Amino acid sequence: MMEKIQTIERFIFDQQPETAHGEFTNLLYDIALVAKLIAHKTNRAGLVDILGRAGAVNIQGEIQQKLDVFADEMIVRICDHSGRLCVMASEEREEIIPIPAKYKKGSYVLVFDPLDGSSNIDVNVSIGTIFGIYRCTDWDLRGRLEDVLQPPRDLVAAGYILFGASTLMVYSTGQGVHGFTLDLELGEFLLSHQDMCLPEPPAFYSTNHAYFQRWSPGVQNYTRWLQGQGDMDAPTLSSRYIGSLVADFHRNLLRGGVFYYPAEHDKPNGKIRLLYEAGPLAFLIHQAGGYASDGFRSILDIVPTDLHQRVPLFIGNESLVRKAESFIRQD
Ligand code: P6P
Repeated sequence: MMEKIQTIERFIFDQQPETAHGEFTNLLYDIALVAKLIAHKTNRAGLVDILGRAGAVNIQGEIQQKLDVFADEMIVRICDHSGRLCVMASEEREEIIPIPAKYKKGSYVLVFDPLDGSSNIDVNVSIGTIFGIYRCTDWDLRGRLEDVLQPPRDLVAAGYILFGASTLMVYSTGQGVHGFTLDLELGEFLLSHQDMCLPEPPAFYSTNHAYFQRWSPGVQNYTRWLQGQGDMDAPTLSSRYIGSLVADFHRNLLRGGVFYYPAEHDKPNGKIRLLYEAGPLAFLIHQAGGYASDGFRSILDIVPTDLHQRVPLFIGNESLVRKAESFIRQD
């Protein structure tokens, strides 16, 4: 039971450094507002004609779900004129999203996946928004691609919003990971998970076993190890995979575990996006005492070269992720 009732706005304000002048703090407020708006629409997804297909095909070549479109547009419409940002980038848009010249430019960059796991919308499985915040690399110029293509280690904040049985907003500004649950009656996010840390020993491993034959021998041997086969130091884990990255990540953050979406024979970079999925989650897991890797090196150190580049992802308890790297080195 949390002993104090604290809104996310109060918590953000209390965490800001003395020297802050509010721009960054207000950007986090904006994201909390976005979360409430998307939650409102998502919670009613089954009640209004917002399910089904929007018809448009997004950069990912997938059929865009209407909630995808709504979430993407909400984030842009709330953040593009607030004066906090110099540029944005979204999974749903091929190019960077400049701040219109009529609006004041800010000092930060927002990258986001507006609604990850959208294929789960129509079957009422939890879905999520993932975001990351960088500083603009050149304070004088309006936002450019160079401002977006920064390594995740340079993030100043990252987080996600989980739309499930309840709506949670989890974020870090480099001072630990904290979770807030939306009280629908108050319309407020209240502190519910302070200083989230990966527990030991881990409880789960999360991957799509249907792709086992597509993986390298090292990843196949790693999977066998996770299942308790082989040497004595194998962990005792249960398998959980819901096919929605934010939901799988959040459960593993609370209970301990590893999520992996490895490279495949015909998909050498796997499926997960570096800029607005793996990068922000790697920042968070690092803050929670864990580690994220592409199988060879820390996700935090990978410099993006393309907005939508994919990366193999192993993320969770450091001992489990390092073990994946050791199996892959044997390939
Ligand atoms: P698969 C959803 O489309 C997503 O990007 C992630 O949320 C999820 O972890 C993954 O794809 C599921 O992919 O190939 O196992 O269905």
